[in-house]
Amino acid sequence: MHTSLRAVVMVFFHLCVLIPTFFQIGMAATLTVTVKDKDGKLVADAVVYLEGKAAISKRHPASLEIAQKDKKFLPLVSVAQVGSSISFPNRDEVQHQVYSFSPVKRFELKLYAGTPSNPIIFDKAGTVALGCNIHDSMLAYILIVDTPLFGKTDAQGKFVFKDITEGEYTVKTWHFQLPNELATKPQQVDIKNTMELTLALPFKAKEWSVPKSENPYY
Ligand SMILES: [Cu+2]
Repeated sequence: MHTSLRAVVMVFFHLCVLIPTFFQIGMAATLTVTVKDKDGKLVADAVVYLEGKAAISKRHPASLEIAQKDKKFLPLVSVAQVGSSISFPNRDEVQHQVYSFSPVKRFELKLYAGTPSNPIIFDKAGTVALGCNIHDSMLAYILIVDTPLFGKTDAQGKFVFKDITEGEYTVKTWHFQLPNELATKPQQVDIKNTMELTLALPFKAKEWSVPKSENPYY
């Protein structure tokens, strides 16, 4: 074989064999997280998020919605990345006045029906508690995180991170009923292939039911 042709063949061989091998080093991993309370009860609506070098490089602020229906916020718990915007459509016949006094984002939407024209942008990480000035029983919680890798546990206390880059991450968790002073310690985890992690939060999870409004006229 001609020397230069052989060189071309060798380069082609390397491209075909070595490049896929190289990319397999950064293969996608799956992490299933189960959150329990101190009595071993499965905890729904816990936020789980991963911080680490692989997570920081991707920023995807999103547009979310927290609706008001039957004098409740839906969903009760939201999680979003720094820079995300949230709109607050009112799907009730009555008017609402949504506010937050949380230092991460203070705002108040004047009494309204329908969807206020400007969504609120959340530009700092932290927790936000929402209320309504008209209906005291209306409560909702938002956690703003500085990572694109986050989720909320389902009724079985589970959330699955799919297709994440293998590597070292800090696993953090948060629940709206968990007092700040009991906040769980972040866990360092070297995530590879398919892994499972169970986190026990040091509190007793309570069933969450929103009290009904006494007055049917507003
Ligand atoms: Cu209201």
